[in-house]
Amino acid sequence: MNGSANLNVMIKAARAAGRSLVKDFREVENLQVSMKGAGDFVSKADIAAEKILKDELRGARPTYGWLAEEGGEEPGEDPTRRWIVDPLDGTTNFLHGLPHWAVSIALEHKGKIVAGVIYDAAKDEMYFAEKGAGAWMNDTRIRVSGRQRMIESVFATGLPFGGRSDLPMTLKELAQIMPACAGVRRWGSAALDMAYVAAGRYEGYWERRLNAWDIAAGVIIVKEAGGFAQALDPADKIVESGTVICGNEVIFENFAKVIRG
Ligand code: 2AM
Ligand code: CA
Repeated sequence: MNGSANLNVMIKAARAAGRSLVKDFREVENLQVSMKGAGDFVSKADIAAEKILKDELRGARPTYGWLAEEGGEEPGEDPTRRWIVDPLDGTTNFLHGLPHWAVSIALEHKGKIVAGVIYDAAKDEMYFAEKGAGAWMNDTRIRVSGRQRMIESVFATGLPFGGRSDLPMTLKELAQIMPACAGVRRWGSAALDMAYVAAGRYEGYWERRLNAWDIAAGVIIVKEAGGFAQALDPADKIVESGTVICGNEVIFENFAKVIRG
């Protein structure tokens, strides 16, 4: 696909950050044995990737605003456009040597996401979408799955970690959906969960208490792949709400009914 100039800037930036992360990931795999300093090493890898992204993205588009996980928010000269960036989504996986993490970049224009890139560098899978141009993984157009029956469907979610207060709610949702479907996965990267829905690898995904940078790119990739995405409360805006439920267009209604009770 011939993307816009902005999309090309995003893909180039994701590749550069991905290269740096893959190098550090190999090192983390070695550090597992000693464990000493693995956490600090990963935060350094994360910060280094964000710097690469910032240099690439703001270097190419100096007037756009900036919102990223590590460095926070910086308004741009152009108040209508903003990069929303997660240099390393799936940090816990990265730290544990699990090859399931991604770079996520979204471009927002006048409050709407107009382009998104999610790069799984360990597997060299580049997911991307632009408004009206479909969703892609590397050279292949992707589409949400065609499964229509809940009982044949696989769903993904995020389980609250640490002492988060949303655990009882999530357990209730799991109790509702698990008997009705073919399986639930918890893989630990919100960005890749959405990319996988877009690629038809599983039928739906839901999670709450996320940040804008976890979901912004995923939303447009799912929608351009023909899927539905909403906030858990359908009256809210997804990216602002930090909640998401998405799925293929056929399953979405039943899936959302089960999750929303
Ligand atoms: P992160 O890796 O960028 O922090 C998975 O449930 C989602 O929650 C991921 O997208 C992850 O993004 C985020 N998250 C934040 N803190 C987490 C933690 N301590 N454990 C697992 N996921 C976390
Ligand atoms: Ca994240």
